Amino acid sequence: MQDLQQLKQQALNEIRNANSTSTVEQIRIKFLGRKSGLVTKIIQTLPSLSVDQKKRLGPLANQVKHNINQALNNKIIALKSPDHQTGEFFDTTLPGIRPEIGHLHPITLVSREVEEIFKSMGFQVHEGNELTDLHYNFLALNFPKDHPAMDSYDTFFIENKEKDIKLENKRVMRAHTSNMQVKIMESKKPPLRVIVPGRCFRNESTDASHEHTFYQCEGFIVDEKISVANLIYTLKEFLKAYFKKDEVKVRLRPGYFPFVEPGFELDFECMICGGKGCPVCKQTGWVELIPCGMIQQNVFKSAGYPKNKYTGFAFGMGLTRLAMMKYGITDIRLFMSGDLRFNNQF
Ligand code: FA5
Repeated sequence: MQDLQQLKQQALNEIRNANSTSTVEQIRIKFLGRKSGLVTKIIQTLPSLSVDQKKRLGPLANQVKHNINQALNNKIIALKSPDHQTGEFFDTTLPGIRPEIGHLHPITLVSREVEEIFKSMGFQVHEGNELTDLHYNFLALNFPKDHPAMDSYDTFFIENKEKDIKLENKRVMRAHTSNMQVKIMESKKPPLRVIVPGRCFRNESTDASHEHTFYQCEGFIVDEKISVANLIYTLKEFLKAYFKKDEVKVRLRPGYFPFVEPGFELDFECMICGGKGCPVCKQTGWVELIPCGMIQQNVFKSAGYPKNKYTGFAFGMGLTRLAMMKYGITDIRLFMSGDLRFNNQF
């Protein structure tokens, strides 16, 4: 028993002084090695002892073995800890290092905000097809075949492998979210209140305010007695909520889009200068924002609705433009630059 106590003390001293994991391993072999460990050898003599001796020595031997093992393991953990490796004191009370997390893109932030406002007014949010065809992008929207108005949309055509493909089936990347108007109307009966936020594509040369890929948010209401007054009220309520103002002044100018009659450009009084004139409104006091109008009856016809039963309004605002105004971004190309100095600000 005395030998065991001495061996334990010796082992613990050696473990305390060890300064590498290989030394600790050598100590383990010296005391607890399977064949010739000093403690192991004593344990191996146990079977030859009397029952009385076994009763006294057995538990002590196990206890010593356990203590040495625990000390060896603790030493290994201590030697592997960063504290030991750098030799520096580790202050566990210091606040942690905040891990880098991703950011929502400003377009996503604006899109979600716009969706929430329209949802609170009873609108449904639909996603749309980015790959569409000439039928939904133009023809079903009352663009006459080969009409020059289609040219202004600088559409990206997808190569069609089929021979003799009909004009209306030619595949294109959608040039505006209006491509979803007839598609949604075909599958739903009025009353309808829908918005379609999404990506659009135009084969345009880019500058500070034009991109080949940008975001719009289409919206339309269809019912039996929808008027221009409903259109103005809805868009004013949206602008008040988006710019967090009690009142906004808007004006309608005539605008031409084959799928609305009458068609308008809705401007609102510049929030930055209060209508006095500043660089944002190009000194006019007004910001051009939302093309809109009353839905043409031919669009309802394309959707298979009965003649002259329904009326409705539609609008298509530039989400990218809304984001630029909200965050004071002066160059649209920053949105898709992938520059983290830009993205990390949101
Ligand atoms: C349209 O696209 C119509 N579909 C809008 C509409 C819908 C009218 C429903 C009536 C009823 P327009 O081509 O003007 O219209 O585009 C609408 C908005 O999209 C513009 O006001 C602008 O904010 C944005 N936009 C258009 N082209 C680009 C571009 N290349 N880069 C960035 N934003 C653009």
